[in-house]
Amino acid sequence: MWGKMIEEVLKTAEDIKTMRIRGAARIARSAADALRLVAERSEAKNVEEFLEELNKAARLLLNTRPTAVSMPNAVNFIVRKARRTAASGSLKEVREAVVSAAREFIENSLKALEIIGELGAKRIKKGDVIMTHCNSSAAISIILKAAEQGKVEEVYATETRPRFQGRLTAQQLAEKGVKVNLIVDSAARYFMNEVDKVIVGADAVAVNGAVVNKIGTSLIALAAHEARVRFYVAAESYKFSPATIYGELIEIEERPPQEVVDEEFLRKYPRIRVRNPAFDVTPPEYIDLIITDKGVFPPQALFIVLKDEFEWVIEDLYPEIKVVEED
Ligand code: RUB
Repeated sequence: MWGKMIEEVLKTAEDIKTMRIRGAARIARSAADALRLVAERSEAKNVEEFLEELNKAARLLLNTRPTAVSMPNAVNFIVRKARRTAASGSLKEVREAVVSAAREFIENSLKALEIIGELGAKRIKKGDVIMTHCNSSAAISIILKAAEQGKVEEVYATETRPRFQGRLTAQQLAEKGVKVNLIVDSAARYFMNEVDKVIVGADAVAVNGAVVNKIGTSLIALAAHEARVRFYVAAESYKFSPATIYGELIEIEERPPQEVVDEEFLRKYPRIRVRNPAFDVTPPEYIDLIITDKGVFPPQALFIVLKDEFEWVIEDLYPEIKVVEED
């Protein structure tokens, strides 16, 4: 049965790797769902066997794309619940714990999107022109909510080379009746003077408030800073990277050159090295606010608010560090 089950997990892992499933939030939810399937279909004979299966599935998923921290946060949340239940629970109880933790994560993730939309829309004024980059469900949630309230004049969506996720954004906004301009990435500064607010998503937020998001985000942040345009990041609280508390750096994924040029070009110019980093880091100085499901904060304050939420992850990452529980 593990054979059949692993097929499902492998498929999800492959879909994430090849970006059929993409965007930090969707990646996290689909990983959670894959672990749910493992729990529902497992034919493990005892708790140990099941935990082994679960770990194997978790590792497969974690080895797909390195940058979006939403996925390890989702996987940790579920695996930890399983381990806790396994301390005294039966196999059935452990499996049920995984199913309910996965459902809880997915439900909270969708709820977070709605809350971010509500909170973010409050920051948009009537007549605002918004620029966005890539295809972030959290940023789109804000834009659509504000548009529903009649506040959005128009949107500039960058096409987002090399995978053109900006086309998806433009489509999603246009379908809802938002006036949208699709522009090449390098036109961001050209149009910045017409923009009131930039809103982007996040793949990870570090302890100092730096935001990792689609390559090009930091350039747009610089252009916004120069033009004194407000720069907002829409990020669910599970985009926070607990490992950065201890100085770990967030790994930036570098994807194949074939996403940038074709095979013929690569063959013809073997001396040209094509670099294709998928993400970059925007320093907190260029970010005005991070809009989360726990509230809206300046980037440097985010950790203070999320500290308690992530104590369990910190404990798991660094078991030698004991988090003192207050009574
Ligand atoms: C997607 C990307 C998005 C964030 C946030 O990169 O950088 O801005 O993941 O998206 P890719 P969301 O297309 O390489 O996965 O708000 O939907 O989590």
